[in-house]
Amino acid sequence: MSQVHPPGFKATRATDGAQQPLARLLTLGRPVVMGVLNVTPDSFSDGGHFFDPERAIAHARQLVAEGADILDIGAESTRPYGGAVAVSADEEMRRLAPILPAVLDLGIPVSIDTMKASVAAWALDAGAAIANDVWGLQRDPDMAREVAARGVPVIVMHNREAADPAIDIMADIAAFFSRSLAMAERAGIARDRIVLDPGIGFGKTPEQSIIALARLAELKSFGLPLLVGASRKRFIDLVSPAPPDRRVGGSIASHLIAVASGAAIVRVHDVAETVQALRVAAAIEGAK
Ligand code: HH2
Repeated sequence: MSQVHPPGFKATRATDGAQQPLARLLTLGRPVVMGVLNVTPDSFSDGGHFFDPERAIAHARQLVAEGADILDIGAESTRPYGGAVAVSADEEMRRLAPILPAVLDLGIPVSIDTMKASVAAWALDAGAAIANDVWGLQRDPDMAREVAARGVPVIVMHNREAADPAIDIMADIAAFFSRSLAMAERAGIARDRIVLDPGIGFGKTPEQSIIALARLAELKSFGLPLLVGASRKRFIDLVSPAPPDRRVGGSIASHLIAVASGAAIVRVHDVAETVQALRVAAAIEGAK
């Protein structure tokens, strides 16, 4: 496979030297905000807005100014509600190459949102600090090995090929996490480098996404940090009809409840609004 190196390619490892950036963020004693940067023409939430490199970089800069702690950059839409157009690893890297160096230079940790081991390895070698795999190490057989080799944290997200309204979604999520954790252990990924994510909207009916949020605290039994990405997802529309870019209220409600239930990280499109909501909620809690 051809390797597309971004200009200014830095073969640095996120784990060299100082404390791992995500570990440091997780000790701050407040929720960590991950801002979403989709470099895709077809994302369900913001498709096409930031496909142009200059707009993508400007948006990344804006997310940092608004208070994002991490930038999650992805170049293949996962389209949780179906209709995703699969792209090759080369195409993913071609989309990322003009953007990644500038995003890495913004000074906050970058996570690479990809289900392909070769893309993850390439972005991590360029300086990304976290792997975000929406198939929880279970899609690409090389993913666990590539992550282990770099010693970086990985977000293990629950997913299913198709939603099944008949199943106990919490039992399915727990069984999926157990499989991912066994794969991680076999590959040599340290357990303290794993973040678990119930995958709101992925392989779930909208009702099951709501259940996963309502029962999030059950997942604390794994003893690992939890990430929740409810931002603009379709279950919000079920409760209160609105197109994706008009779901900020529902997203914030979901993330405040997720944090109260134990989420350490929230993955959001609307960073300024989320940061404000989290700060106000914390101030009220702190005054009790
Ligand atoms: N959701 C999306 C993509 N990546 N990663 C994690 N860990 N958790 C999530 O909930 C999650 C994710 C889907 O949202 P978006 O990136 O806006 O859409 P698309 O995949 O269509 O680009």
